[in-house]
Order: sequence, then structure tokens, then C-alpha cells
Amino acid sequence: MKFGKLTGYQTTGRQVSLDFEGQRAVITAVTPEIIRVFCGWEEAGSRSHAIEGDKEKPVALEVKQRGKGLFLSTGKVQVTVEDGFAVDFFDETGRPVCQEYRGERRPLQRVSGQQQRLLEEEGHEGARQETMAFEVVKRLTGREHFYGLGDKTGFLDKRHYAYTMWNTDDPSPQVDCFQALYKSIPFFITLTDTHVYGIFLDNSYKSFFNMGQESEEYYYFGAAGGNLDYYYLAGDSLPQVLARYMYLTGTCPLPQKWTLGYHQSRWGYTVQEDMEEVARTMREKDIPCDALHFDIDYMQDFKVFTWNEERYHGDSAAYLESLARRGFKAVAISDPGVKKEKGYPVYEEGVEKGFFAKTPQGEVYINAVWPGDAAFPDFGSPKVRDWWGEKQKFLLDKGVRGVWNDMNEPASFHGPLPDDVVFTDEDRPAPHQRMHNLYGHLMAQAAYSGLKRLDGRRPFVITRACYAGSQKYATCWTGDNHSIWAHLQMAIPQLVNLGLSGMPFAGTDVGGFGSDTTEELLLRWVQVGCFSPLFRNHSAMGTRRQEPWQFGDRAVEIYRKYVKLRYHWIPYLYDLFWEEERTGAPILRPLVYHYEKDETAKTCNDEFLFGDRILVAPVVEQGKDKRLVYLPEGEWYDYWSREKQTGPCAVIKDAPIEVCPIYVKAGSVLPTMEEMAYVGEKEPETLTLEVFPGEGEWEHYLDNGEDFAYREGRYHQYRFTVDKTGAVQVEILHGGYEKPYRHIYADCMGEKTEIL
Ligand code: MIG
Repeated sequence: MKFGKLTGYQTTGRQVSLDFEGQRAVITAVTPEIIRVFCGWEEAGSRSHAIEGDKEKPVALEVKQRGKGLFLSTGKVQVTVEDGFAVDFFDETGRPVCQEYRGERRPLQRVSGQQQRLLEEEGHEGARQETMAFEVVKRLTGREHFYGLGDKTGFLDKRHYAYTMWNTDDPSPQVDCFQALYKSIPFFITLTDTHVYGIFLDNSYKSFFNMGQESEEYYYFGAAGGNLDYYYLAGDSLPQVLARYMYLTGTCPLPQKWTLGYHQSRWGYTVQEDMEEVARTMREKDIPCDALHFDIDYMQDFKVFTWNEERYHGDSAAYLESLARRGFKAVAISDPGVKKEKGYPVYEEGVEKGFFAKTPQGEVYINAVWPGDAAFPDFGSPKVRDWWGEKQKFLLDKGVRGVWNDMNEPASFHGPLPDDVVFTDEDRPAPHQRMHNLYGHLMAQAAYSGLKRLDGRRPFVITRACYAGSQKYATCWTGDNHSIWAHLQMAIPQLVNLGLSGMPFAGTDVGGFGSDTTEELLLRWVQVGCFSPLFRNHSAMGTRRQEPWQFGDRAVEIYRKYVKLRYHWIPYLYDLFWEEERTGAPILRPLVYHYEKDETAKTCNDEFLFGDRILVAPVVEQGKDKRLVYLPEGEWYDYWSREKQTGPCAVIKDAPIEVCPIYVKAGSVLPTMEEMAYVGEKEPETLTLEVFPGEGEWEHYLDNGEDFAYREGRYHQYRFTVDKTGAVQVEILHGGYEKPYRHIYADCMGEKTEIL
């Protein structure tokens, strides 16, 4: 890709068309803070799958010639464009923020030139260089930290690492050097000493992000195909930059409240008796639980939208009804691969209507997944999405309350899908290469829209594969981790980076999916899991069972303590979701999100914030019974002892196996829930606030927790204000919910007073 000299330009409103010797390009000021940089080779009009609707806001764009190039200003962001499509971004005062790298590229030397030639001659795989349709190379000043990029392995700060965006199902234990996992979210946030900005590459082809792994002088991103199409997002803080990304790609809608409860799952609950034993023991052992997950074995020969009734005494709907009476909601898996089988209606219908991906010769493309030979629904077509959405009725009629989309990278057992398999992109054919990273996203969209139409409640869809913007339709989990300590450690940076990538509703398989867990690992994992927005214990067939009672009474007691703590704070968590829906603020946050000047926070991998009030410093190392806790600026109460600490400081906290170190910021009012075996067991008539003295306030949200009536104003919004003495004032900001609390109590260090 050669741009050459800038030879001319035209301005129309918010848009500047640029003529280079070799290419035409466009810069658009979408809003005063969001700049789109575009050069399109692929058919015009191929629309974004991440961004829905018109995002333009009024902008007065100033454009003038300056030196060798052009100068643009929105009043908030200044941009210069020079020969070679070098684009530099400055803040409103003209200080550089993100600049093109103009020096020499020095690709990493992996082999000597001589070796390289030999390898190429022998046709060795490793000798092949990935070819990119374009690359954007930006300068490093040496002080950058990078966050986001989806579900990648490794650590909080992505600096010095390289990643590939290509949705991948690789069951081997994921480690730092993995370049790709299940999700492709080509968005990152850069934090320097003086600035913060975001870059979103809206390109669904295989893309590459080299965050200063190759060089200390530059970082770069590029893609194997498609358009050069990125957004520069300015902001004064990390939350602001993320909010702009969420403005573009949408926030995660408020979920049904029960989805925030505890979920129990295992690939291996095969028949009704297995499920029943789990359900019964959950209640017997007094471990709150809201959801049971039905993995692939509930299906007839792994055929999507079928149920193996034999395994459920001939009446699965009756069984799901019996679970529902006891407060358990059923979540059922559904895989995209449709079994190739004569007489199977989903397959025959799909073939007849042309709803499956095809070979370039126009035949239905077949690969193998769980049901054996299978066809792949072409989710890029709106007709196919509608069809798949309608099919959700089968599950709803059984009494299913949530749909779990797996294998939607898409995964395939007979080698990867070839690049040229033909899918549809809305209204035109498109190769697998372009649709691969969108596949899970579009499948989730199909399930979400179908459920919304058919059920009316807030759809609950869990997806494994994602693209930017999937948060609008689905929650996600991080896929097949293992029961190893490294994966408990990785869970923290992975979940907070997912939050910084716009996927706030996420969780890891608590206890670990593959390999055998231990009592200690499970107990330390539940201490992290109870804060994850999605809280599910899940494990693979053939591994050691990992319900807490497999490990004896002590394990049950400690496990229960943390599941109960989760339920205790569900009203607080629900408030965070309410905030998230409006602003995009994540639920789990790295310390740097709120303390971006704090050097320790910038690379802190083993602590996180649950909202802005609660700091969690879990033990994630085997055999540890104390840990060093870092507390950023401000006053913090040890949740267990109520001892006060003034940050920034580091404290050594005793943390035997039953203790997860938790700190609450002074000036907090945490809404809590009465003890319940599941969400909705009792109508919440009273609210108790846990008060931590100091100046502060909290907005609390209440609605029916189930449908969309809140969008018509049927909710209550309260504001609680606390002072240094711990006294709490309450105001009702909005009073639209028909069943508000009858009583509100404030509990300040054990002293309870009625405040409403
Ligand atoms: O090829 O449905 O990540 O959660 O239990 C494995 C069986 C297929 C992978 C999912 C996992 C699920 C499993 N699935």
C-alpha cells in the first residue's frame, strides 16, 4: 500500500477527502472527540458490524493548509495529515498525543538472512511472513501503557506484546505467548504520563497488533484484508475514552437480575438425575444458586434445537418447570454447526432456503463438529438471523431462560474453514476471511433478537466468540481455561481488559474447565469469581468434579461464604450494571481505571476494583496465607476487621484460605440484599445499607429485574448521601416502580437505624 504525496483535498462539512498520488482517503470528525481515518479498497458501503446507527454529533471542523500538509481542528482534537498518509493527533492546545512513526522499520530478527533463505527454499511454514493489506505505525515515546484488546492472555498492560485477532478455539492451556483466543476486539486504550486516547480498528479480517514488541520506538496495527478504517478517540481520562468507545459500539443492556446470581455447570451433567443431584445439594447445603447449565448432552445426537427426552424421563419441560418452582433457571447450550442428516428439519430447511455457508462452487460447505458432519448457518444474512432467532422458540417452550452460544469462532474439527468459504455480509457475498471474526457476534445478535421478540424479557445470551460491539447482545465467558493457578492469576487481567474492551459482562469458569482442580484452587477461585459479573462454576467432562461438596465440609463452608457475599452485594452489582448501561463503565476495573496517575496501579495484575467502592486483593498463589495489598490514594476500610488504612500504602494482610482481602472506600453506602437461596425468593421489601463513614454518595436503582418496563420509567432511583459521622440521607430521584422498598436501614459498623 503506497500513498505517496498528498496532492489535493476537499472539505465537505465534517469530512475531508484526501488525494494522494496512489490512493484516496477520508478523514471524518464523527464528534469533536472522535476522528475516523479511512481508506477503502473493499467495496464501498460494506458497513460496520460494531457500530449501529448514526453516531455523528455537531462538529465545526476547521481545515487549512499548513507546511507540507493539512491541519484539521474540531476544537477538541487537532490533526495533521502529511505525505504518505501520515496522521498525527494533538490535544486542543496543540500538544502531540499520537503521532505517526517516521523512522525506519526494523522488523524483529528471528533468523539470520542465510537461514531465512534456506527455510524459504525448503518451503518451511515458519518462513512465511503474514501479508498485510495495510499497516499503521505509530510512534512510541517510551511512556505508553496499553489496555484493552479483548480477551488476550497475559497481563494488564499489553505493552511489549504482539497479538493477532482471529477467533480461535485452542484447547491447550493458554499462556502469555498466545496471540489469539476466542474474541477479536480490535480496540485499545493508550495511557501516557500526559494523555490518554483510544484506537478502534473497525476491520473484521485477521488483524495484527504489535504493541512495541518489535521495537521500543513504534507500535503498529494492520490487517490481512479489508479497509484501513480506524477511529481515534480522545478524552481526559480512561473512563472518558472508554465511554466514547461505548458510545460508538453500544453498551451492554441491563440484564435480568437473576443472571447475577450463582450458576452451576458441568459438561457431564448428562441425565436428569445428574442435574437433580446438583439442584438438591445446592439447596441442602444452603449455597445460593440461580442457574443450572445444560451442556451438549441434553441434545439428541448433538443436534441443535432438539432435546434427548429419554434422558429426562420423557418430559424435559416438566423437569425444567420443577426446577423453576425451586428457583433454578435453565441455561441451554446451542452450537452453530447443524448436523448434516436427512430428515432433520433444521438441516433440510437450511439447505432448501440457502441458509448455510457455501463452497465457492455453490455447494453447502460441510465440516465436522460435535454432531459429526455439519453445515454452518450464514449469520451474516439478516434472513438467516431471523430464522435462527425464531428457532429459539424451541428452547423457550421447554422453559429455558438463557442461551449459551458455544463453538462460534466458528470451531471445526476437520481443520479450519478455508478462507474462501462463501458467507453473506448483509446483502452481498463475503469470504470467510471477512466473516470469521464476526461469526459469533452475528450468532449472538440472532439469538438476542429472537429471544427479545419471542419472550419479552431481557434476553440472556452467553457467547464464546465476540467482535467489537458484541456487548449489545451477549455476555461472555473466557472459554476453556484449565484448573491451574496461572489461569486464576490470568483471570484478573483478562476480565478487566474485557471490561476496557467494552465487554463488561464476563466471567471465567470458576475452578477451571480443563484439568483437575484442588480444594485450595477452587476456594481461591470462588473468591475472585464471586466478583465476576458472570459467576459460573464449570468444568470439562472427565475432569475431577468440582461442586464444592466434592471437597468436604470445610470447602462447602468457605465456598458458601463467598457465594453468600455475592448475593449480599447483588443490589450494588445491579447498580453497577445500571450505570454501565448508561455510560459503558465496566463492572470489574483495573486500579488504573480510577487512579491513572498511580504508577503501581498502571501494571497491577493481582488486584481489581468492583465498581469504584470495593477493592479486592485476592490470593492467587498456591500455599499463600498472607499477601501484600496495595491501596491507592484515599481512605480504605478492611471489610473484615473495619480497620482503616490511608493510601497510597501497602499492607500485609493475613489471608488464610477462608479470607479474601477486601477493602471498601471511606464514604461508601453499599446496598445489600437479604439472604436468599436465589434472586426473587422473597420480594425485596427492605433495603439495608452497609455504611463506611466518610463523605460520599451512591445512586441506587430498583426495578422488576426482568423485562423492559424500566425503559418506560418504571423504576426507582434513590440517592444516599453519607458524611464523616456515618449519618445517611436519602432522596428519591425517580419514583416509577410500583413496589419500592417499605423500609430502608443504614447499618454503620453494626449500628442499625431506620432512614426511610
Ligand atoms: O469442544 O460443550 O468452551 O464450555 O463445556 C468442546 C462442551 C465444546 C467448549 C466450551 C465448554 C463446553 C464444551 N465445549
